[in-house]
Amino acid sequence: MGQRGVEQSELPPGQRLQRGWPVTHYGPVPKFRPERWEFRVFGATADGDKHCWNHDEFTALPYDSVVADLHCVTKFSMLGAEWGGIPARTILETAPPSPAVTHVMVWAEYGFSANLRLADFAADGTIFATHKDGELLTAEHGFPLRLVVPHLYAWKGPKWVRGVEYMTADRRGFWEERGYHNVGDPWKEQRYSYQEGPGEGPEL
Ligand SMILES: Nc1nc2c(c(=O)[nH]1)N[C@H]1C(S)=C(S)[C@@H](COP(=O)(O)O)O[C@H]1N2
Ligand SMILES: [Mo]
Repeated sequence: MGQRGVEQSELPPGQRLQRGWPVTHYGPVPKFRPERWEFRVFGATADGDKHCWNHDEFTALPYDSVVADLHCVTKFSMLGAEWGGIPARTILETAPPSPAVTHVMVWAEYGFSANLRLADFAADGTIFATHKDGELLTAEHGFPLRLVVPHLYAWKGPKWVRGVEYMTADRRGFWEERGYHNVGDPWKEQRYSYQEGPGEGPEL
């Protein structure tokens, strides 16, 4: 068990173990400009306001860590990484959603996005990571900030994340609009949108 109890040292069905840590993403690696960076929480917040942090403010939020695996839908998995950063739950507590919120859209540089059910975002292991295994993330792995959602496929965790939109209905993110499963549970092999059952995603 990891610090927050989410370590899974087992491979989900159809996955194989990857040694080393490959880089997988769509598009170029963005350049980090600290003076322009801000983290925004917007949409259906409890107080109706937008909440913003600059880089110093965001990284001053209480630090925690999670030992968790990363499962890429292209079938490789990396097991047992320690992710350090700010738990998603801290964001929910600091900038609470309105009671009507059911889903979130996590936004990253260049308009990349991933949608999550509120419960998946609020889960114990979900963390905005600044570090992996005690070291700052490298640019290609998401520096200065990436989301890690240990219990879902890795595309649900945007690298270079810049904010969260609270939503009162579900909407598909970048890969979810492009044929990937709306929920993305690797233990159920929810890889593609054609596998979605009733209630698992908005109409295609
Ligand atoms: N911004 C952004 N984040 C992203 C992606 C992407 O295309 N853009 N790809 C996702 C996918 S499919 C995977 S498998 C992981 C890979 O993370 P890694 O390159 O650190 O191994 O990043 C995820 N986060
Ligand atoms: Mo992936």
